[in-house]
Amino acid sequence: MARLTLPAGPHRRYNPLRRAWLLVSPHRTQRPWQGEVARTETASAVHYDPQCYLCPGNTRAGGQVNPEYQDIFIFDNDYAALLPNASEPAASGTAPGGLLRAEPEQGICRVLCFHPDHDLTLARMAHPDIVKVVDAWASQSEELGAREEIHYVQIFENRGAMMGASNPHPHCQIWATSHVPDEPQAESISQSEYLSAHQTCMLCDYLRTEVSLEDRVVCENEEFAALVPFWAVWPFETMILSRKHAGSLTDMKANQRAGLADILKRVTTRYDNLFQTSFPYTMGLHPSPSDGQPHPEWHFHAHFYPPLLRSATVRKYMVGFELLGMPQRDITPEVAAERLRSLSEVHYRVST
Ligand code: H2U
Ligand code: ZN
Repeated sequence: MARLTLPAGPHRRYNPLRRAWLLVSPHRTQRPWQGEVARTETASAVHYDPQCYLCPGNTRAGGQVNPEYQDIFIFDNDYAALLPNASEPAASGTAPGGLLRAEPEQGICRVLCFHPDHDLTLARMAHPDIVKVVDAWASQSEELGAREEIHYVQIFENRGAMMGASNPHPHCQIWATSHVPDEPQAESISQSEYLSAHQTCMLCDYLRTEVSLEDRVVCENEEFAALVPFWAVWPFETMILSRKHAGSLTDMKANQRAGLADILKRVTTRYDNLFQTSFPYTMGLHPSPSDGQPHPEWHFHAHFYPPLLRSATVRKYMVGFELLGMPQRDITPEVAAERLRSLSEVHYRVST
């Protein structure tokens, strides 16, 4: 495939998955920084925290006691953002022009603890233990997605205080909703239209392009590839794509799930090694909607959105022009990928 010649100066890049543009300003990384310097997170090394509401045997907010779990542990969120039964009807009356719209949303919110050890993270968990997490994601997606009232199962991990995680204990959240949320809805529409226009899958084509060009690929195994998308907004944003076309984890065989566990460990280890810190991020899976419709267009993938820019303490802010105009980045996705690619896959806390 012919190399793409990218402008060295300010330019726009298109995100076909979200149908959005991104401003790239590669010349801007040298500007002085006198803003906030965030605190470096110190390694906790506490394997059991009596104050942690996720550690085995501890009592949660609602008074329930966690079991002495040995691997994963799943419970209904005690502060669920959505409730299983839609109790009220849609907003009544009509506003001029249909400007004021409200409708009920029902859903199920759960918390999934990855491991009983309070100090672990995906990066430092053993591969077989991450496979158990991936298998739990698959069975949760299957169980919740099979419910008639559930149209999307969103699994995500907020990692680190910088991303608003309430607790360092390794865990993720599951929000299953009666509507397909905006992000997967937009991705579904663009993938559908691409499939209709080209008779091929958008992300199969995209992955093939990136793997042949190599510039933005971070690491690969037989089943998955991790890359900094051409249109990445966050400095070290990555996307994990399954090599085989599959809509969701429930369509994947054991070797594919093991491949996902492997690539998650490798990507998060590289992240931690970048600034020798427990790298904060929001990570989320994007499976096909479970709305009872066929989704041949949908290609399973995961997004990592990490905020750090230049060190363990200097983060990127989405403010100003980003909020009012469009997202903008300084270091190019190619430079970010090169930096992540050059890092070891042995975790710095293991190697020292
Ligand atoms: P975050 O770290 O991503 O905020 O996830 C933790 C979730 O745990 C959060 O959604 C829930 C919060 O509502 N939680 C409980 O369900 N029970 C508790 O005792 C405390 C926190
Ligand atoms: Zn804990």
